[in-house]
Amino acid sequence: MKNEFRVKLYDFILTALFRLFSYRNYPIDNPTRQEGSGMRLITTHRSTDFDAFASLVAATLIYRDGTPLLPKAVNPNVKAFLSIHKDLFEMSGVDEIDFNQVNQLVVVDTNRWSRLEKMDDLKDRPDLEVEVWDHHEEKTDLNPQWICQESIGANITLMIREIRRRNIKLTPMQATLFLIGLYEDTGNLTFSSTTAEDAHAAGYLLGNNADLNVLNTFLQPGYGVKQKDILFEMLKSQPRTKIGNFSVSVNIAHIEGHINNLSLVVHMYREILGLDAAFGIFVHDSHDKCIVIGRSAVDDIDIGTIMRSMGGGGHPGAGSAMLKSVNPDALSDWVYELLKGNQQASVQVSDLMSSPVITVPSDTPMEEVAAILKKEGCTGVPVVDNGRLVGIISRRDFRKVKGSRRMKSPVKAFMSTKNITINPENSLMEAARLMVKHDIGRLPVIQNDRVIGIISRSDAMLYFYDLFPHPAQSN
Ligand SMILES: [Mn+2]
Repeated sequence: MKNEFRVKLYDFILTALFRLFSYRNYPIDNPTRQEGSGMRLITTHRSTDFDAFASLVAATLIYRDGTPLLPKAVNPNVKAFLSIHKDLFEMSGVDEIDFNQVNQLVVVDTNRWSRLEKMDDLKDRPDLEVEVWDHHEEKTDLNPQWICQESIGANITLMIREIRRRNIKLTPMQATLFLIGLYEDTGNLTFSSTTAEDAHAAGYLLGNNADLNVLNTFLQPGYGVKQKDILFEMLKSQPRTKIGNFSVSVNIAHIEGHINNLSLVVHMYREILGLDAAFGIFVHDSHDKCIVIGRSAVDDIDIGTIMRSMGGGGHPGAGSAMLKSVNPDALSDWVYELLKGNQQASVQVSDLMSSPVITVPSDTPMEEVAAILKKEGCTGVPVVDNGRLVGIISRRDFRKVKGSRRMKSPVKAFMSTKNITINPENSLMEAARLMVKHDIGRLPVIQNDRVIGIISRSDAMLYFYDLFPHPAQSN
């Protein structure tokens, strides 16, 4: 007993000493660091995946004075994530950086010059201080002053260690992004490179409200033999109906035991048959239960609404419900009934837009626009002359204003005149698609040639996170 206590005590002291030792190694505690001179740039590898992007965002929390530089070449699923979350994770592009100013470089999730984008300017600078956070094993050629390099499942795990040590609070969106990175690099904690610390970090992020629905939207789930067998079984019979203008299919399949990623099976079934919406009713005979999974590619069929009617949940494009002791054929009929009755239920732009909308005339000086943005706490406003939309001005456009004298120039010199707009009766998916396609943060809502509201990326995001009251839930 006494011995056990002694072992524990030693363990405690050793851990404490080790921690103390590691603290001293953290560059940010280094007192010799000069404040206020030069610029600290944070970047990561090209073909940026979620682990790299998450690490970049995490680094901005650790190095508050750092400027994050996101490579132009990012993976498609990261791009999709960014299109919805852009306002929350503001990144600089390579054209916005004055490389002459940079004297400190922080590199995350890689340790090779060849994997960085457009860093040739910095490569041979003798006075450059480099710090590296990386989980790859190869030897670095960045010649860093400080490096945290460990073989661990995901690089974000290393950064979470430091975030926890500093007691930095995470928002649900940050926790979600970090968990996506962690899961992507560890194959949902199944790759052999995964460590206990990766799993602990995942638990920590879930404890900080990481949203698994959002995560599933952006992660590429696995497709294996079991999933393939079910898909092939479903493809043997292809019940197909027209409801309104839409082709839909509700397919009943019997399964045994627990099978992951059935939603992916339904997704592929819909894609292969070119359906507007597809439903799989998966019957667990041994458990006397059915799982209904739906996928829709059109705005007018809102899967979330249909699933909520059946006691489940979801988003406009995807959702599921689990029902006990039901006849699968009756369930299939019910889905068809819901499909017929629910086509108008999807959320419209008018449900979520901000209104009335603040606008400015095109001859408004930029300094006045800046004051309005600050006062109203918005990131952009439409520019309107005689009731007609002529452009849109956003905070980002202020980067084009060089010198304080130009703040007296009219807004029309800096506004964007792309004028992509949307109608109030359009769906939110349509709005999100337009914002992604044109890389814009807000859409003026137009009715009878007048601006009647504005819908922003953050409005769309609230909706995708299910934080907004859903009209269909009230009945
Ligand atoms: Mn990685």
